[in-house]
Amino acid sequence: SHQTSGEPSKPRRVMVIGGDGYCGWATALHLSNKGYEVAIVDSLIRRLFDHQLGLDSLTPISSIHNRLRCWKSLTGKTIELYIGDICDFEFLSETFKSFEPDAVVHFGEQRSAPYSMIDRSRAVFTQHNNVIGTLNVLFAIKEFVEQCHLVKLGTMGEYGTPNIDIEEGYITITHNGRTDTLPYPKQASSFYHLSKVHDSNNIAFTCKAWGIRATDLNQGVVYGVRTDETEMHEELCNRFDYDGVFGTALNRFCVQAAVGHPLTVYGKGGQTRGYLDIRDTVQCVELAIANPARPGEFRVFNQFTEQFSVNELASLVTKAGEKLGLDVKTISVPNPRVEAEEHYYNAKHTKLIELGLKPHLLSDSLLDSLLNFAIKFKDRVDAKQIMPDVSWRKIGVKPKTVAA
Ligand code: NAD
Ligand code: USQ
Repeated sequence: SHQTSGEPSKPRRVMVIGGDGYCGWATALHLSNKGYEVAIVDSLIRRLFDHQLGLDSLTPISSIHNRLRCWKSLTGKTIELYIGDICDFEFLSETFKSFEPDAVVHFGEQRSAPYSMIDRSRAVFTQHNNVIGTLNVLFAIKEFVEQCHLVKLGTMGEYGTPNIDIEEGYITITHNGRTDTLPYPKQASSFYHLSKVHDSNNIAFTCKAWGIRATDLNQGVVYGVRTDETEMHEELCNRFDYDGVFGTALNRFCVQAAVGHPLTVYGKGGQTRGYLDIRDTVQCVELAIANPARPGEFRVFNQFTEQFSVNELASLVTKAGEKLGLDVKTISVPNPRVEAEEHYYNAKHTKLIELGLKPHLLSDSLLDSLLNFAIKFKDRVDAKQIMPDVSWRKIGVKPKTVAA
């Protein structure tokens, strides 16, 4: 029924790689709810990292099998499941031949910067897992479904913090009297963020060489947890990371406020990034799928809705906490990372808005509900996991909370 050449009809079949993770789970349910045929591909390695490092999601999460059974019984919709590692090309080939996707959304990577900076073996794992996994996806598209649109999760961190405005993927430069539009310079600052740069280069090359159609979503830091679909039943609840390895800035601050831990601002706190609500992650991915890149096009969107410095986030959480009667303190933690702590930051993010994104901006009511969410689960918090323990400068010196 779906075509193998020429302009495909409206995309219907979407493979969600990494569909058991934070962004992927929310997205898989959202697309299934919107009428797409969805298959999740995941090695479940993220659950293994948590076991190995002694970490756990703030929220209890059901097994992927129970999650999908619950979804089926609530909605009647089936999400297919392929458990395996996309670095295993034989496995990946079978999933492509069996599912025949019109679009592949690729979330399936090791995504923590601190994890990639623990030691040599985690640095190598991260780049191998991410770069080879993405290469395999590109080869699978070329060999089995060449019209399939790749929607790849990249990161705003690919650009670093240059002292000029950040454009969406490309910049037009005039040099010695000649002008060209070139890939925007990349200055990533962890082995994880660098893996995304390597991915982007490989994808751009295969778009040119083989005519792959691809969208690189340079996503900012995601916050929040509830989406329309995960809210439908407690067995569909998403994961929520708050620890020093996988937890991200605003989500961590909400959990810290809930348990009376001072907010952990690293260094001077002027680090500014793009942020977005997880409800906008799922919306952006849906928009990218519904409006595919052309064959051979390497399209880049900056996927975030607002910029904040770490200090601004801390002060927003402090104010929201006070309204709920929490006494929220902030401490300055010696920065475990090597990054600019006071810098210019102004990144474009218009392309997804042009496609119809209706952003959920960070509001008092969202902060309120995130804080209440964290309070609801606060007995599950392991305070030992909160302080950061992985140093960029001392990579390989075993952190206290991380077993070998
Ligand atoms: P996550 O760790 O919650 O989920 C990633 C999923 O991918 C996990 O379920 C894991 O088991 C799976 N996976 C990893 N390697 C795999 C492999 N080789 N084969 C099959 N499955 C594999 O991460 P997340 O927060 O949902 O992030 C998803 C994607 O979005 C990542 O690419 C990440 O870089 C990107 N991203 C996340 C954020 C954020 O704030 N969470 C921000 C920007 C970009
Ligand atoms: N930070 C603090 N205190 C904390 C946690 C973080 O000050 O307790 C600071 C960090 O030093 C950094 C900023 O907040 O300057 C963001 O850190 P983060 O851990 O929230 O996010 P990051 O490491 O950049 O990684 C996350 C996701 C990653 C994604 C990235 C998007 O884990 O997968 O690629 O956000 S971006 O930041 O745009 O590159």
